[in-house]
Amino acid sequence: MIWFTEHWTEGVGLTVKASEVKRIKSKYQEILVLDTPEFGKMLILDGLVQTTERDEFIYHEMLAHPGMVMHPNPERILIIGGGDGGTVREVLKHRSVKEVHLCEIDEEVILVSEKYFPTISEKLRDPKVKIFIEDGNSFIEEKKDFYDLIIMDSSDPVGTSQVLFKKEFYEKVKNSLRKNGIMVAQTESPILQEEYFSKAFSEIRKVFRNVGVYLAYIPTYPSGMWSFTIASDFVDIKDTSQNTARLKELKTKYFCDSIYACLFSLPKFIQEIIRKS
Ligand code: SPD
Repeated sequence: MIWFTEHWTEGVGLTVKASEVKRIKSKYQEILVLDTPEFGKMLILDGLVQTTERDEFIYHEMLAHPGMVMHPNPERILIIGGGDGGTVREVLKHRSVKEVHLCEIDEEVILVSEKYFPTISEKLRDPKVKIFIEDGNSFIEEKKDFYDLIIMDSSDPVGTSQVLFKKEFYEKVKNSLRKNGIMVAQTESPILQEEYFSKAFSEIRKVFRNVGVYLAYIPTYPSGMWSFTIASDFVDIKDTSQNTARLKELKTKYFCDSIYACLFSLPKFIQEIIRKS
């Protein structure tokens, strides 16, 4: 057994007692799999927790379903990052989906997830899924007017993922969306990573007409309070009375009609951060 700590800031972190299952160095990062009594297996990239068997459903459901439900008919989906497969699994719960493209830069993340996280990666080989081992930033340049929903399931904005939090990247995303297209991104913790959060929000707002922020509680992510930013030029994303019948058909453990109804209810201090960004 070891004690593993993810350093959330200079002075605070998450520490778990764990046994080490696998540690490899890929071309891009160190991939670590731990097994813990409370959270089950954990996937850690360069020292940062990406997902755990116990709480992954919260993150993946909240990243995938609000945008999927808001879109009038989501058929073609792109997921950038997300090599563990959790977002693919959620998106495929929607009957309208014809094609899911997963663009992951690091193939090792996919292979590790398939070996150690079968319940998360279970849909990666579904016939509707096409996997591209490529850099999301270049991949998206070649796809114009193509996707209904683009989901950024990136790791934190350090190293290779930094570029995925910039205005230039969001402009490419917008060009790759069809009419009624929606983009959703994980945008970090508004309480411990306020700078990343407010920067991502202001960059997205420079590009899209309608932008909204919603939150979920994810115990193993910094502070537990996690943000998602959703944007569209044509869909009125703030109207959560849309398509609620589709929501009722979904088999989920966290996302539900009452969460959808008040998706954009934000604590005052976050409204203030958004107002100032
Ligand atoms: N600090 C954790 C941020 C991780 C966001 N991406 C996780 C990928 C899981 N599919």
